[in-house]
Amino acid sequence: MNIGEPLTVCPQAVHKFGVGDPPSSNLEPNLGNNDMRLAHRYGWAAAGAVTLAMIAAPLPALAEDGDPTTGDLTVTRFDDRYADGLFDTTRTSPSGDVDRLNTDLAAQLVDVNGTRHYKSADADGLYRFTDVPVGAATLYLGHPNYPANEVFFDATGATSAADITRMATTEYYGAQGTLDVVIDADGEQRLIGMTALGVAAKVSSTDGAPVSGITSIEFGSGGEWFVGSEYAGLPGGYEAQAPGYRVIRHLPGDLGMRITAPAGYRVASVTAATGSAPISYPDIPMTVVERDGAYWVDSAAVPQYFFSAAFLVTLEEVPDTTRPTASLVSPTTEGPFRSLSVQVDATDEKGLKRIVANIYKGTTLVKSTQSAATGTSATHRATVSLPDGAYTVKYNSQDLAGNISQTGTFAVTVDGTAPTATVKDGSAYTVGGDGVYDLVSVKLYDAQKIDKVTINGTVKDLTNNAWSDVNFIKPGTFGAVKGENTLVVHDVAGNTRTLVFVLN
Ligand SMILES: [Ca+2]
Ligand SMILES: [Ca+2]
Ligand SMILES: [Ca+2]
Ligand SMILES: [Ca+2]
Repeated sequence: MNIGEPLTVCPQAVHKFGVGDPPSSNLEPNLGNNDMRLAHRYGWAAAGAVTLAMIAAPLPALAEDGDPTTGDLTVTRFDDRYADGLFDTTRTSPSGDVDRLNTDLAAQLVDVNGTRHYKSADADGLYRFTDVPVGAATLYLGHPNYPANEVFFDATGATSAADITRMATTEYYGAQGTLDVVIDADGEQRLIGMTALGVAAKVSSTDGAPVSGITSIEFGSGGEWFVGSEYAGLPGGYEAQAPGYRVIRHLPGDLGMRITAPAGYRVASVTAATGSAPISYPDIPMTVVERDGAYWVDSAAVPQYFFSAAFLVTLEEVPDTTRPTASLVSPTTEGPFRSLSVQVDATDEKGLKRIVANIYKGTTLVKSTQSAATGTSATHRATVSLPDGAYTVKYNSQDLAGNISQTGTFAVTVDGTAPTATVKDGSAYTVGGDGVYDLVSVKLYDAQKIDKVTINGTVKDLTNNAWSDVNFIKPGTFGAVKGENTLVVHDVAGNTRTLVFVLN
């Protein structure tokens, strides 16, 4: 439905996009004469003098009839077709609509005695209750739709939408806009507006996909906030649901939306649009103002007073500014190691890109290793062969956003050289020669320290030193036997040297 086409009752599916029924199935009564009379009464029709009385003032007090026990109530009921909360027939909505008296339905008043007064509009389009007992009374104005799909507001004395007050809808011979009044002998007047403004939101991610499951979205008007919920069958579409009725209808004035993005997301942009189906066809942009933690549009920009303002919210992921972690799982000691096996584990709450382990000798990078990483935790393993010496492992990780973890350092030593074993000279240590001995002693050396020896599998641990020895080997000592013996020298790194000899 486009603006300017005949108003028709929208199908339910369209309601879900925030487009209401026209507040009455008979929206076009010929009220021109009534408007003219009212305008004449207040002087609005003075040619060209539109600035003189843009806003309806309360009706003047009626003359007393001299009876202090009764009073009159005059009700002006209007459709706020230029949606500003005021009855002002000089303002034209974007679709060409203007405020108009509404005389379609009777008004009812229950007086202080519980007596029901039932009035149709007078010839001038006003509802006049006369000679009502003074005291508290309740005014009822019927909703044109059932279930009620409009909201009434008290605009008496209002000079802007900020002054109007939402009226409750109660059941009294049908759904009624309901207002407590106190009748006094001087006479009372009320100016009551009706509107069916909607406020909805469509929430999408930056790729355009609808975002479901938002629980903290609210829609506001008239100083009140209403919790929004997601439409069944329309993912990413939200509106405040009205218990017992269909959706919350909003007061004219500032129409608001506020949202708390889900964890890890933030609001990237908010625009707004209106039209016959603004969520699906955001054909008429609205100006959005951000204020007080909410987004606002002006209802006066809505072409029809039963249209909706739709906020189009785009959420984006909050950039990852948190560093990943990197921890060295291996090695856990300085070594020495025959070859260096490195394992670095990394984590990131958003996603890893790579893990790096670099080997430095002094300040010189001698070996760089890395693994591409995916997911929120990953492992990098590398085994590197290096010349003997002291090294530093430096390791870190990088996440997809480019954040780099703290760099860890760990000192290691590499030893790929086997120890030496030399038969000692001197008859006190060694008797025999050329691999055949009565008694033999060996001198051991390793730059990265001797650990132990085994003789025929029997372990003799040695204090870890560069220089060591095993003295006075003969059958019966350290596992040595008569005949062939195998002596294996181990350095700390695990390199070995084997010595085979015969004992007599
Ligand atoms: Ca208005
Ligand atoms: Ca991160
Ligand atoms: Ca060694
Ligand atoms: Ca040892």
